[in-house]
This record gives sequence, C-alpha cells and structure tokens, in this order.
Amino acid sequence: MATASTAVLLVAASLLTAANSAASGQKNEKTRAAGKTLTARPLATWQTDGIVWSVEYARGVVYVGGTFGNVRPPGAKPGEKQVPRKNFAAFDAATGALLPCAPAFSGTSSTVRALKASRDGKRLYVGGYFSRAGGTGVASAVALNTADCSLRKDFRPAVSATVRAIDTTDTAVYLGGDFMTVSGRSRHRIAALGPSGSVLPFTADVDAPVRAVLAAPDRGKVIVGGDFHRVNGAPQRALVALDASKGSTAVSYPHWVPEGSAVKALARDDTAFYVGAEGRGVGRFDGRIAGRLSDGTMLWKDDCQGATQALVVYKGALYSGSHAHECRSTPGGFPDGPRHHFLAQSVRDKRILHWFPDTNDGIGEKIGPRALVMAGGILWAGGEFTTVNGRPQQGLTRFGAGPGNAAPEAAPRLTAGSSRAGGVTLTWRAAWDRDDAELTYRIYRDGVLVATMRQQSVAWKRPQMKYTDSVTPGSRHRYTIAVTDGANTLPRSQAVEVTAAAAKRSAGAH
Ligand SMILES: [Ca+2]
Repeated sequence: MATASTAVLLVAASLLTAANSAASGQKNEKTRAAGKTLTARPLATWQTDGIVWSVEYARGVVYVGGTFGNVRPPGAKPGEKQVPRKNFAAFDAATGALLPCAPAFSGTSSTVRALKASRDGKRLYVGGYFSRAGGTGVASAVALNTADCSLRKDFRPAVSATVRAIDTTDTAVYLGGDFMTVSGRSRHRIAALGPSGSVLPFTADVDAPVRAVLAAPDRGKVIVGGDFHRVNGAPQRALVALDASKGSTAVSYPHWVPEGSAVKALARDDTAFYVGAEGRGVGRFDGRIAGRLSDGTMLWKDDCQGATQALVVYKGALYSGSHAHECRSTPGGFPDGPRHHFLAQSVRDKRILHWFPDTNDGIGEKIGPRALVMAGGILWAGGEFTTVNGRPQQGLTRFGAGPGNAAPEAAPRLTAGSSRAGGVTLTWRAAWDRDDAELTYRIYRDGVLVATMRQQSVAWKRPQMKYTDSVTPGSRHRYTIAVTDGANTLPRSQAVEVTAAAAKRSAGAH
C-alpha cells in the first residue's frame, strides 16, 4: 500500500495534470485554428494504375489527368475492379465517386499534364501530349464543357509539343510547355489564346521548357516558371513575370532560383505568390519562395532539400508536394532523414505546421506527389505514390477537415524498473501523430489509471518519457500504457510486470 503522504501527493499531482491538460487542450485548439485546417487522415479515394500529373476542381467535380489506363475503387488492389480511363478521369469532389465524364486522351506516348478550369468553372482546359480526345483528332490542348463533359468545338489549337502548364483569366488561356508553334504561329514555350482558341498577340521567347504558369490579371502580369535561362533575349533564371497582354518582360527575379534548379509549381493568394523548385543534383534549391505580387519583393525562402512538385494555398497555409528530407533551417523543420511527401507551412513565416500525412515514392521518377488542388475544402493530391500513410493507395488521395483525424503512430512500449523501496520507474519513448503536436499518455497499474501525462513530439523528435510510481515495497504490479490524441486512442501496450524494491532494514535492526 502507498503511504498516506504519497497518496495525497499522487492525488495532488493528478489534479495538476488534469488542469494542465485542459489548459493545453485549449491552446492546441487555438494553434490548430491559426494554422492547418486539414487532418492527415486520408479519405477513401479512387486510384489510378499510373502517374497522376494534374488535378483540377470545377463546380463540384475533381478532374484528374496523367499517364494511366484504368482507375479502380478505394481498397482495390492493382488490377482488381478496374474501370478504363485513358489519362483522364472525373470524380465527385465531396464523395469521391467516379463520374462518367471520360473522354480518352490518346495517341502515341499520350499523357495529360495540365488541367485548368475557366474562372467561372464552365470550361476545363486540358493540355499534355495527345492526338485524340475521345474520337476527335486534336493536338495536345482542348477544352471541355463542364456541364456535360462535351468537347468544345472552338478551342482546338494545334500545339507542336507537350503542354505542361495552363492558367486562365477572363480573357486569356495561357499555355506553357515544350512547344515552338501554336496553330502555325511561332510561340516559344509560352502562348496566350482567347477562350475560344484564337492565338492572341502575346509573345515571349523562352529558351527552355515552361513548367508552371500563374496568371495575375489583377497585376497585369503572368508569372512563368520552368527550366529556362533566357526570356526575351535576357537572362531570367527559371522565373519571370511577363506583361499579361504583350508578353514583354515585366519583372525579373535575379538570384531567386540558382543554376541547376527549375521552377515546377506556382500558386498565389491575394497578395503573395509562391514558387516551388526542383534542383538537379545534391544541394540545389529544392524548396519554396514567397514573393509579394505587387512589387516582386521576396518575402521568404526555405531551403528544404527534396524537390517541390506542387503547391496550393488554403486558409493561410501553403501545402506542398515534395520529397523533403532535410528542412533543418526552416522553423518547425527536421534534420536530414526520411522523406516527407507533404508539408504545410504558414504563408506568413514559412513555419512548418504539424500536418504530416505521407506517401511513398512510388513509380516513375519515384518522387511521390505531383499535383495538388483544393476542392470544396478537401485537398486532393495526385502523383506517383502507391501508399498513403503506409497503406496501399495508388495515384490519388485526399484530406479533409474531419470529423476524425489520423491516429497516433508508434505505440509506446514500457520498460519498468525499481531501484528504491516502493519506487517503480516506468520509461518509454514518446509516440508521434500526423496531425496532433501533443499526445496524452495514460499509465495504468493493475488496470487502474494512475497517471496522465502530455508530451509534444514529432516523428523525428520523440523524447524519452518517465513516470515514477510509489507502491508498497516488495509488492508486484502490472503496468500498461495507452496513447491518445483526444480522438483516437491506441490499444493499451503489453503489460510489464515489476516487483518494487523491498524496504532496507534499518541500521539498528541487527
Ligand atoms: Ca491525430
């Protein structure tokens, strides 16, 4: 039995723990409200049998483009329950259900690389490398009516090579890619078309592939990213802003993206734009940059290693798809180690938020996610992966705001010892959680809760934890531990049995 005085102390301690829990619970909610709004638990989603290169949202539908031949339902293994979809598929954004909209984008080496809706959501522009859309001969760029999935007759440019990026304004459709002509007109890797397909006067000469296009019609500009070194005859390293109607150079970003890196993704909010880069080779720039839209001032830059492929801004967080494996110099970041294929950062100060769903590298170039889109409060991701949070899921996944979130990972294992009379010391390594920074640990003695402790942890920093229990000297007990994020509680650990050290005989006893 515990002595009277230890019992009092234990009660006092547990009251204190409860008070602390309540306080930090409130703080946790505040932290969550200020930053990430999505959970890391994937929603059930259809899968592809190949790489997803682009995802777009319009009027309740998510469109998916890539290099694949079939889709299959959530939970189906490769080859099971397949439904043919040639490089293009459409899903209900809320339920995830497969929709009948399914023109095949085909031809030799066919692929869909870019999808973009018109601002009113009535049209979906599709780019890539393909010679047929459904039964119609086309040339790597078309538009669909989203109301009935029909191929528009007006938007049928003849693009001479792969289209890799599209953005739209009310008056223009910007195409970027590898091409040198559009509908017979000389257009070097960037072009602007009218919504009905006429080639607009906008002309810029870009010397290497364009991989990202971001229209900023409110600023009279279009921001362009890619592999290039020169634009309109002057040095522009991988990033440039062009006059939205003429194509002349509007803003240069010297020294933003070093030699050896290419811009793969662009995104924006009301006041800032965000750049995602991929370096070729070790130590190149792979991270993200935020810049002010009004004047092109750099706001921040993170030097995470592990090429960025896709960006989305949502409610103050910049979501990215990458394979970040070293983010030491970024607040909230991690030392070199396992790859993280999704990150969320505060747009304000680049801090990495506690949101860590993950994929594997998968197929193709083996770099995980390739595309992101926000669809009615749900983040859809597509790419090369074949697992999500360690479970089989190919090509597509999505994350919502709950209810429900990801359960803690790495259930703790207890070690018990006793080196002083009646004292039992339990130690374990903290678990971690994909969407909760702080977890609660419950310690049970002989099946009865004796202590509750809270601890902050991340996958790369899991502190050793310790609890010292006081019991009758010489008594034997079974201890278990359970970890919870408040919503998900992992099963209690295997019990450890320990006999508390016996009381030493007093000096005068002999
Ligand atoms: Ca959680």
